[in-house]
Amino acid sequence: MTSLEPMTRTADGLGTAELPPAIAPFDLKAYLKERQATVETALDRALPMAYPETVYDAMRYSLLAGGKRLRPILCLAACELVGGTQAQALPTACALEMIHTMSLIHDDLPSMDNDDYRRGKLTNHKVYGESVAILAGDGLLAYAFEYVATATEGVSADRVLRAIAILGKAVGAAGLVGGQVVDLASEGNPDTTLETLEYIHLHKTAALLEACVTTGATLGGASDRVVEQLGQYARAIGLAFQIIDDILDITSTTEVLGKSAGKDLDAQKATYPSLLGLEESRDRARQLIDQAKAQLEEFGDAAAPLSALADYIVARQH
Ligand code: GRG
Repeated sequence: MTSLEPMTRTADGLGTAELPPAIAPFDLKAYLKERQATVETALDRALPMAYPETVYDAMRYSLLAGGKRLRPILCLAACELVGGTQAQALPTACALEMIHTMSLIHDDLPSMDNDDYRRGKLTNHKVYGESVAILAGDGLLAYAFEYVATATEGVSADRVLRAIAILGKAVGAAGLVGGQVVDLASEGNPDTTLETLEYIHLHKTAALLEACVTTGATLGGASDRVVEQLGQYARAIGLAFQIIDDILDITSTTEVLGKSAGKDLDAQKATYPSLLGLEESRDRARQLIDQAKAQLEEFGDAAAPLSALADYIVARQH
């Protein structure tokens, strides 16, 4: 040992003992950068150009338009947490981004939120027209399921089937579609309650984030108990994610968000800040993140990525 190395006293006070190695703090920035690159490459390969070019071009335009890639990253992280490999979950991770992208394309349509910008670019219907945008969304949704079924390797057929069932439930009327229907019906209704708002957020946003984590864990070989526990983590971060989205809609700018800011006020939408105020909304988001992280305790350091991703959700600026 050199004089620069730390010395500790042994029980007899004479010798020296090795200190346990210091655990480096988890580097979320580097982790996100590396995972985002993996996901970008996988998405590009998953959906090559084909005939008819118009619809493939429209599908690729939105799928490869950037975005945080939070959903695929959550799926990969959950799979690895339970002892699976990235490769086992990568096709499903891509499928989740395809589903998310299709929901954004349809959400932006004139008959829904009528938005001109998404991910800092013109929305799909602004570039390709409404009919092609609808079909590009449909194409992405159908392909997501085909891709999980045909591209997943190294996972039992039973677990792939379970993952497909989770995806189906998350996107249908029990998930995103249901959340969107209640959201549209509540627009301009000053009597929207916190209970209705929570239903909207849990279905429109949290359901897909939950599916990311539960499909990842299922493909990685987790027990039903662990899948359910990680599902609870995901529901809590999903709700917090949407609360932060509502806050950013008021406090941020179109430039930073890459989509129109202030839309909720314009559409007279009930949001967490409109019902609870900004500070209480922030507190609620923080509480949810604490609840989410409590679900990870039994996994120890192995859960560092999911824990850091939960913190990132409340700290994010766009
Ligand atoms: C799924 C069949 C089917 C239909 C879609 C339109 C619709 C039904 C649902 C709307 C779902 C929706 C747009 C929810 C909002 C979720 C949300 C907060 C999106 C923003 O996610 P980020 O911030 O975006 O992760 P990036 O661009 O980073 O991926």
